[in-house]
Amino acid sequence: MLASNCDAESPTNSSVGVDAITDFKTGSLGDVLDVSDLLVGFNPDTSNASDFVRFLVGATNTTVQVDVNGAAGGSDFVNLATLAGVTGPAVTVDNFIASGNLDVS
Ligand SMILES: [Ca+2]
Ligand SMILES: [Ca+2]
Repeated sequence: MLASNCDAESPTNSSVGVDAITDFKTGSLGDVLDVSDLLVGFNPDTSNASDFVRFLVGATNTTVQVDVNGAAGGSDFVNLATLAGVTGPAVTVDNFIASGNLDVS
């Protein structure tokens, strides 16, 4: 529940502070970034997760962005969290969902 403190805040307010997560562990036994409570209208059967969550992979960290209503209303991603030390070509939304590190539904 690393992102649990985000849930009480307005996800549409871009001035909400960005969580800096320094100990996020990837992989099947790692940590879980749960954004399911933030997303509006996400259907795991028909929605494209990349319309709702985007990773900006940098040299030393990855910034997680969310568009709470996905493709609806156009693209409007806001920063949610920064995962320090998480980087590389395997850091993708699809990979994180597959490994259980990202919970969207
Ligand atoms: Ca949108
Ligand atoms: Ca869930």
